[in-house]
This record gives sequence, structure tokens and C-alpha cells, in this order.
Amino acid sequence: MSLLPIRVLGDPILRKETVPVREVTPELRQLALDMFETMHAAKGIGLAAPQVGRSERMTVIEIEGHQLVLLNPEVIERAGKVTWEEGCLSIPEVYAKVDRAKTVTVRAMDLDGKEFEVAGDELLAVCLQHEIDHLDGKLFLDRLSLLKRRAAMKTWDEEKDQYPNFIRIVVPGQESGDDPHGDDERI
Ligand code: K2U
Ligand code: ZN
Repeated sequence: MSLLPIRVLGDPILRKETVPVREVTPELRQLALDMFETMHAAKGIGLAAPQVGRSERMTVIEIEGHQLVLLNPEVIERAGKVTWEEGCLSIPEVYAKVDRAKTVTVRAMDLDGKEFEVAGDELLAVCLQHEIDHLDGKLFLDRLSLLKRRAAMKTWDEEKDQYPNFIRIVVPGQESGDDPHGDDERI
């Protein structure tokens, strides 16, 4: 397995629509393994293909040891409202409260090419929506008010020079700024 460089805000790939997966190849299976390894090293609970420079419509999620690989995911049901302080592995050190659906049902394909549905609430629901946004070229910043977005971009302006060429190299065990409940600056 390999640790993959994470693309950060400013890299155009984060703003591109992803391409549906038509065939599950051995290379795609390896990509899923590498995405899990990279996500773990970055202390994340989700990671979408564009965040590692790939255009496949694919994301991985792991919450409380339960792993999900979602190919071509789509939200088929949503209900309620929840406000969650979000971060993003592609926008380190920046946090903001985001309103999303409290519960969602997502239809996707697994690595065996089999269609499945997953229903989630709270953290799983937020993560599913955050990752599917990535696959649509959207970031949590896009869901903030103008004022909150400006504050987030001001924080990012102070951080972005650490990531030349919009690349973040993840080192296992290194303190990362993705803990939404750390003492990093919050918006
Ligand atoms: O896609 C990503 O950038 C990984 C995101 C996923 C996520 C964002 C907000 C809320 C839930 C999930 C995070 O950086 S993963 C970091 C994290 C860890 C524990 C709880 C929430 C977020
Ligand atoms: Zn993210």
C-alpha cells in the first residue's frame, strides 16, 4: 500500500466533476487501499478520489472501524437538518459550522460491482454528504455564508504557503490540523 499526496485548495482537480466508474479493475482496488492508508495517516474518516488527484467517482469512509468503499454514490433520500463543525483534509486548519441533512440514504456500487444502499445519520450522514460534494467538485466552504467563507479564506491564506504546488504530504503519526475539536482556529 502507498501513502498518496493530498491535493489542497487551489488545485483545479478539486473543482472538477468526477467520472463514473464503469469497471472495477485491480488498479482501482489498489487505489481504494491506498486511499484508506492515506486517510488513516491524515486522521480522516473520509477521503474522495479528487483529493488524491484522481477523477474516478469514488470515495472511502471509515467510522468506528466500519469501512465503506462507495463507487458512483448518489443521495436518494435526505431528511432533517444538522449543523456540524466540519474540516477537510484538503483545507487543513480551517473549520466551520455547516448545515446539512441530518439523515441520508445513499445508493452506490461496491468493489464487487454490486449495488448497495447505506443509510446514515449524524456523523455518517455528514461524512457521506461531504464526500459526495467532493465528487461533484464542491467543498464545505461553498456551503458557508459570505462572511463565514471570507473568514475561512483568511485563515487559509495564512496556511496555504505550507503546501507548494497544492500538495500536502501526509506523514503517519504527524500531528495534523484535521481534528475538528483541536485548538486550531475556528470560524
Ligand atoms: O473529505 C475529507 O476531507 C475528510 C473529512 C470528512 C469529514 C468532514 C467533516 C465531517 C465529517 C467528515 C474530514 O477531514 S475527516 C476529519 C474528521 C475526523 C473526525 C470527525 C470529523 C472529521
Ligand atoms: Zn473534504
